[in-house]
Amino acid sequence: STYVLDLNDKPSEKCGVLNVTKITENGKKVRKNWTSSWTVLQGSSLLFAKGQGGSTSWFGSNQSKPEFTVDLRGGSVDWASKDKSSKKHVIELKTRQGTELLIQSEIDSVINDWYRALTETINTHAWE
Ligand code: I3S
Repeated sequence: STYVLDLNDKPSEKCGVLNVTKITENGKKVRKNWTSSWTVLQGSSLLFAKGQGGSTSWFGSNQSKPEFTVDLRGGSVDWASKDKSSKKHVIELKTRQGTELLIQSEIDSVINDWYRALTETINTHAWE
C-alpha cells in the first residue's frame, strides 16, 4: 500500500493563551512585564493580543486587535536557561530584529506544542 505524507498537513495556524514578556527590544534590555496574552501563529508571524478574561476575544472582533507582532523569519527558539526566569516551561524567542521574548505556560503539553510549532515555523521559513 502507499502512504503519502502530506507535508502541507502541518497546522499553519495555532492559537492559545500564553504568558509573555519582552526582555529585549531592538537589542536593548527592557524591564520584564509578564502578561497573559492571546497568541496566534499565522504563517511566519506570531501575533499577541491582550486578550484575557476568557471571553471570545479575537483579532477580528472589536475587542482586541494585535498588540504586538513578531516576524519569526531568521529568528531562533530555545528553552530559556534558569537565569532568564524562575518560571517553569519558558521558551526564549529571539528575532532577527533584536527583540527577545519569553513565552511561558504552566501546562507542559501546551508549551511543548508551541515549542514544536515555533521551531518548525522558523525552520520552514529559514531561507526567506
Ligand atoms: O528576571 P527578573 O528581573 O528577576 O524578573 C522578575 C521581575 O521582572 C519581577 O518584576 P519586578 O522586578 O518588576 O517586581 C516579576 O514579577 C517576575 O515575574 C520576574 O521574574 P520571573 O522569574 O517570573 O521571570
